[in-house]
Amino acid sequence: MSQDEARIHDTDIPDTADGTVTYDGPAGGWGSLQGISQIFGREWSSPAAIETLMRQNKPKGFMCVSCSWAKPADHHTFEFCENGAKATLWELTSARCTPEFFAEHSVTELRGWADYDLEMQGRLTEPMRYDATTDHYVPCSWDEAFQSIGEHLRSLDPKSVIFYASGRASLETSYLYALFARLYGNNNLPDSSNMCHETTSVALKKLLGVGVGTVVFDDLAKCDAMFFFGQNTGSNSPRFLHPLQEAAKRGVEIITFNPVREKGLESFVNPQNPAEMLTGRETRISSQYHQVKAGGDVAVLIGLCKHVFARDDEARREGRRVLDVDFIEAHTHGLDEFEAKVRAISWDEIERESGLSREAIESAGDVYVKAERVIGVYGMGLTQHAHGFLNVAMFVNLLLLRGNIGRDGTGISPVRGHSNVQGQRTVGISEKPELVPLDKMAEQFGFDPPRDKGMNTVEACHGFLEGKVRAFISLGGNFVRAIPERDAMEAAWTRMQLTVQIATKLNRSHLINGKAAYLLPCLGRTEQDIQATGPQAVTMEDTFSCIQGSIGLRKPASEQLKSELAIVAGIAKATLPDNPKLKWDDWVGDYGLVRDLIAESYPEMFHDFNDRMFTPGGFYKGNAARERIWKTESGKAEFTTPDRLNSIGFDDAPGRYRLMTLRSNDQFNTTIYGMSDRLRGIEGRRDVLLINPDEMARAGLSEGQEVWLEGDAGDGVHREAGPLRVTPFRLPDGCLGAYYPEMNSLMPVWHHDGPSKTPAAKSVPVRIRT
Ligand SMILES: Nc1nc2c(c(=O)[nH]1)N[C@H]1C(S)=C(S)[C@@H](COP(=O)(O)OP(=O)(O)OC[C@H]3O[C@@H](n4cnc5c(=O)[nH]c(N)nc54)[C@H](O)[C@@H]3O)O[C@H]1N2
Ligand SMILES: Nc1nc2c(c(=O)[nH]1)N[C@H]1C(S)=C(S)[C@@H](COP(=O)(O)OP(=O)(O)OC[C@H]3O[C@@H](n4cnc5c(=O)[nH]c(N)nc54)[C@H](O)[C@@H]3O)O[C@H]1N2
Ligand SMILES: [Mo]
Repeated sequence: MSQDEARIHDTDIPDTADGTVTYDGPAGGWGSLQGISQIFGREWSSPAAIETLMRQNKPKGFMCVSCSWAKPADHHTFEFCENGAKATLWELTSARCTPEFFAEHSVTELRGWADYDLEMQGRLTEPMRYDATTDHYVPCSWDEAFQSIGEHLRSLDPKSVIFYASGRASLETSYLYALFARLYGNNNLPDSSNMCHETTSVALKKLLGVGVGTVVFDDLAKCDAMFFFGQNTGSNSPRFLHPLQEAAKRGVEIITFNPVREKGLESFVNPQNPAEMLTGRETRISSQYHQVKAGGDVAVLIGLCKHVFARDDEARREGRRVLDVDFIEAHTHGLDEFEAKVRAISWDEIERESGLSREAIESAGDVYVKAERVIGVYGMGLTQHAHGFLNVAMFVNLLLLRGNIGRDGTGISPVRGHSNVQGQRTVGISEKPELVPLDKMAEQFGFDPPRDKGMNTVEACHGFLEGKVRAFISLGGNFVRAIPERDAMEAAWTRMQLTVQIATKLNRSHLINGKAAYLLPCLGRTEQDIQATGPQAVTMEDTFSCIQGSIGLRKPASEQLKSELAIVAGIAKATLPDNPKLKWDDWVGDYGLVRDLIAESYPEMFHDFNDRMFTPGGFYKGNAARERIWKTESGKAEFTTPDRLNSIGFDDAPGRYRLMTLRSNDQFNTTIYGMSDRLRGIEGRRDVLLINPDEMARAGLSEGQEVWLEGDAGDGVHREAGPLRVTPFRLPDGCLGAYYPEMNSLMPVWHHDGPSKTPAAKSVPVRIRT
């Protein structure tokens, strides 16, 4: 089939194109350059900015602060995308948020400001202390901040303190941060991945024996088909569009399941290819696009597996097999029970739960059966559900049926979020002590590490509500905006003794303070980091488990900034008793020494770390499942028998909708760059409620009408968000879309995946109030 004949399945969704908001152009193209210049004006194309962008994601350059997509050895002249450029330029802003600004505005006043306006104040320039008597942040010296934080921490029960990290900090900083928490006395090391791909870390670990994806970059050029569930490439990992485009041109079938028709998964014009830009020639990306119901993926995957069994039955009659029986026999466990269950589920049930027709699922299934090499790609559309584990497990089931794990050109590929979120877990930021080489570290640093499980994000949230958490240290992030149950959380927050925020820019979490509060400004990754032994480099791990060095060369935003590593070491030194094995000052002076420590703790992955850190494309830390070595309980890859047909975790009821909380193209998590969600055709506002026209008619709503959403979780707690403008949009029946983080007040803290506790942000039960 040629790309032009590609089918876009809009299955079972009436064609409501008239009147719905859509964007008809491809992803990429001129729009992506306009998107950048609309936000940054002329600043973005200044020689200094261009020079910085040229070094982005290249060997001896700096690694993008946005997503965790690979930084290939064979790079383009500009190895950046629209949203990577936005993230970099956001950090390079000339605006400064100075002590004068804080003298002018009280913290209470700033709490009334929009998130966007807070970040627009620019880079933080000096360490600040919260003065409760005047309700203002006031400047303080670094030494004063460290000593006072140290004193507070020494006076608290170590089990009542949280050390949060938000996915960006380098491997070196992350390693020391986790070490600090354990020396202090806890494993309370939640990180942003607890709200994100924790489902992956838990599910893949249990089922395949490794908590990360099995695919490497080169596999993308070797597969025949890709199955895409709930990942928005065009906005969230746009550099992935290049290999996707190449794959599509090669005739690889890309089969997408997503309630939203995301433009980047439909078609793409490479903004860095002059011929494509001039002719506007777009490449069709998905060969089939199925608008599954939010939470309906379990049913889809059951349907796909059911079809594989049906085709296998037919093949058997001809003496062939569709299942990879040798692989299943040698390498997997649990097929029989799984198969019996899937065969017993009817197509009626599958159609009802997925919102897709049997024919649509079977046509996707035929692509799966024909392809020799299949890669499964997914994002938050699978992980952020009450039964996200089952979503991931069902995807693994599908891949196992035909041996699509542990061969070149195959595998499972969670697309990770933050640029070093996977790496942070690799080097010890984890509440799960069993994932950390504690014995080795005990020996390295001469201490007795805590062995009890620490708090993850959801458990920390419960801890705030119950008053058990007394202090919160935040290495990046905008925690109170990102977590569920916002209103209750903000109220509980102020009961803490101490809050410490290490950040580049002001955000709302810095304005919800404990009794003592510090705001500590750090260097960004693009900036030069000079220490006692000279300029320092840091390292990160990308979504394909490749580790690579990053050097910042820009002049720091302020002379007073310290590196994240120096701030962590400063607090640690002021908190912990003297120990000759803890050489905080030496480590700050030479990050190479920290890499030596990492290599000592994790020799398999990090041997010769300093020598290998500038390997073009990064060095691979290895992956047992890719070698078909299964570090699971049974010693084999596990099939999982589904115990339900959807992942939503509540019952459908009249007037109850499944709300998906979405990212726009103009945001990085809680950082809002602008008001354009270009690739969805939504411009100028974020207070929209996306709903299909049939649902609008059924609910008696009109376009532009102001409505509120109310939580409908049935727990008696009142939750609401709004007002929102009704906006007709092509979505499946029963589903609504609205933007994160504005909707987080609607999410109950208990509404999360069971095994991983990842908040279920993609199916929040709500009703509409007019
Ligand atoms: N520019 C930019 N880049 C980013 C980020 C950003 O905010 N901005 N954030 C970073 C981070 S931390 C992360 S984790 C990643 C997030 O990147 P993604 O994993 O892409 O996350 P989302 O955009 O939240 O949602 C992904 C998709 O899931 C779909 N979806 C929703 N519900 C369902 C469902 O039930 N089933 C299916 N099949 N699909 C569903 C949505 O329509 C959406 O297209 O991106 C990273 N990169
Ligand atoms: N409803 C809903 N909620 C969600 C999600 C969802 O899809 N829906 N997604 C979840 C996911 S996947 C994630 S990862 C979280 C993330 O949510 P966030 O916590 O918002 O993540 P960040 O983008 O890290 O946080 C932004 C802040 O980090 C600081 N910062 C930026 N660069 C640096 C730096 O280099 N160093 C330091 N120290 N600070 C820096 C800035 O002050 C900025 O304000 O949100 C989660 N919450
Ligand atoms: Mo994330």
